[in-house]
Amino acid sequence: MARFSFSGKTKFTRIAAVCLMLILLLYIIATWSEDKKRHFSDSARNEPQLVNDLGNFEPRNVKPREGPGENGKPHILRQDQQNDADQSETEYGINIVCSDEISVDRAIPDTRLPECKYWDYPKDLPTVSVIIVYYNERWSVLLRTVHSVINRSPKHILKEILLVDDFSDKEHLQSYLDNYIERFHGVVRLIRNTQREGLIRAKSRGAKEAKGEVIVFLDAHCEVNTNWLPPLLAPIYRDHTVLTVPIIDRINHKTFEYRPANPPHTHYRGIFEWGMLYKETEVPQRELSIRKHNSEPYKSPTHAGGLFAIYRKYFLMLGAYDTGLLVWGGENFELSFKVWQCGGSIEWVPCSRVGHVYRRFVPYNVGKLAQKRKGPLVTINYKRVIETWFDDKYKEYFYTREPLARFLDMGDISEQETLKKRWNCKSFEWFMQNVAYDVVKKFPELPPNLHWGELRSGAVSKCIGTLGFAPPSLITIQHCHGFGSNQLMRLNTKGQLGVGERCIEADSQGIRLAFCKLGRVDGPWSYDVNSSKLLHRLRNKCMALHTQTLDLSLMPCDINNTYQQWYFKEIHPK
Ligand code: UD2
Ligand code: MN
Repeated sequence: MARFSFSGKTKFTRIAAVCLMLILLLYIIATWSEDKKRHFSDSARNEPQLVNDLGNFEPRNVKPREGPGENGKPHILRQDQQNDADQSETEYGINIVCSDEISVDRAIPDTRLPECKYWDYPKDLPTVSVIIVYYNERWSVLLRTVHSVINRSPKHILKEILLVDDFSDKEHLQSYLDNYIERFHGVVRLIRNTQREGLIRAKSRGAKEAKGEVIVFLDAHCEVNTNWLPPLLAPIYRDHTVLTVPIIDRINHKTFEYRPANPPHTHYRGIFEWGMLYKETEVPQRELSIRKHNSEPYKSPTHAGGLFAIYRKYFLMLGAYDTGLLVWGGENFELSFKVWQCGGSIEWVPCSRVGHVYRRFVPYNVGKLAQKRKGPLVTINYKRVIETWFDDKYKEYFYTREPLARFLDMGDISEQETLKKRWNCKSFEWFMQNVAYDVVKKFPELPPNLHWGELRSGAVSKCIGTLGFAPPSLITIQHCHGFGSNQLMRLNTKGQLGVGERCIEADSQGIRLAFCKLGRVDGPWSYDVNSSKLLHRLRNKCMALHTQTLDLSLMPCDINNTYQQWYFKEIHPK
């Protein structure tokens, strides 16, 4: 069990004095042995050395380092590098030119709450396999992930870093990588998929092949922070059914600046809206107040998916990830619901922090992995998850928010259902009442749709849509593409007109895409099937198309005007 050993000011002064003396001593030793100190290479292309003092949990007192991106500072490229940088960003969603110039061993700022330094963790924590799955990841980004784990994990806990190559075809990830990892003397192990499996199956494979007692998953573009591992393991040491999640810091995809996503003292946790988009929200007081110290772990309904730790046998006992989930998305919910409903729990750990590069877009193709399924893969995954874990009442909210999902082929979920029975798992209602009780405050239960589908004009053969822009933006009239997504409109029984997770509102300027008001599911719209008019009740005007410009706005309702006629046309997955 983790013990907090910081009591009162006098003790603090004494500790501070001892620390100061230690720092001075270390500084002398450090400058004296400068030539031996080749822990850190100056650029990603240099020969990195194995760091040998892994047993030291807390930050080593190294001299402030200089060099591109050191200490997590943004690395700004020269003007003449800009073209190459832009090109790499278009290709990979990450500025690779920038990454390549930053040391794979760079220092990053310690973003933890200061309090975190005073925790004393058990000495006999379970051993760990850090599993990193990747597909065509760039060299310096992948290697910086590996090096950060080597540099900042206690040696006696880190059994291995298990790299799972999801059938990459980039040259640098073949024998060159095999040779490179030899320098880690077996600590880094590499297995390769013989066909592309997608990240979900690649992770399950990693779990099966791992040798550590606990498995920790990381994306292949991360940097772990000071002493990240022991706090993540302590709750699992206490109870093998806890899944722990580090706090994710942000690494900028353009400059590689390392920054905390939120101030360290405010805590967030993972929830979801009814279309199964992952959301983070401030932790309810009820949860925070159970703890004595602000740096202690707290419970969370779910997690983002990429970075977490779980007892390996427990993960396998829960059947790893549902093998019917394809490529990307939804597996974080599957595992979270499974853990909570079948007797485990999820804790987020403020003293464990890991940086992640959020890319601008998903840089890989998933087409071939779709197994000839119709419709968006992620929605198919969500459907499997909600059909397995939701009660009927809650399933309806998902289908209201994602009407096309009803028609998607999710495959066979009988194995999931068997598992749910075997472990005597609790209902979703129980989960919503006891764990995810903050969800409905933000995203109330959805009233059914009165109408949904493409919203076609009666005057021209076109549909209204968002063109994928984020709010606030204008709604426009476009060619009907028939895929739904940004043209799939829903009018519910309470007058809210929605598209995806957003709402459609109107003002004197036009018809707009807006953020729906949190906690509200009502709106000003009503649709009259006989006249095909879409009425804004508050302004007492109708949605209209300009006869020349085809701009959308509210106009005084005119019963005979075809430019004010609208038809909801239900669509099916293509
Ligand atoms: C998030 C998660 C990610 C996963 C995903 C939903 C975080 C920080 N990341 O998206 O781990 O849960 O949501 O499924 O929470 N990869 C493969 N094979 C593929 C595609 C990707 O191995 O076919 C690798 C990829 O190289 C990377 C990892 O899987 O290391 C995660 O992929 P991502 O970074 O594209 O996912 P991300 O961060 O958008
Ligand atoms: Mn990622």
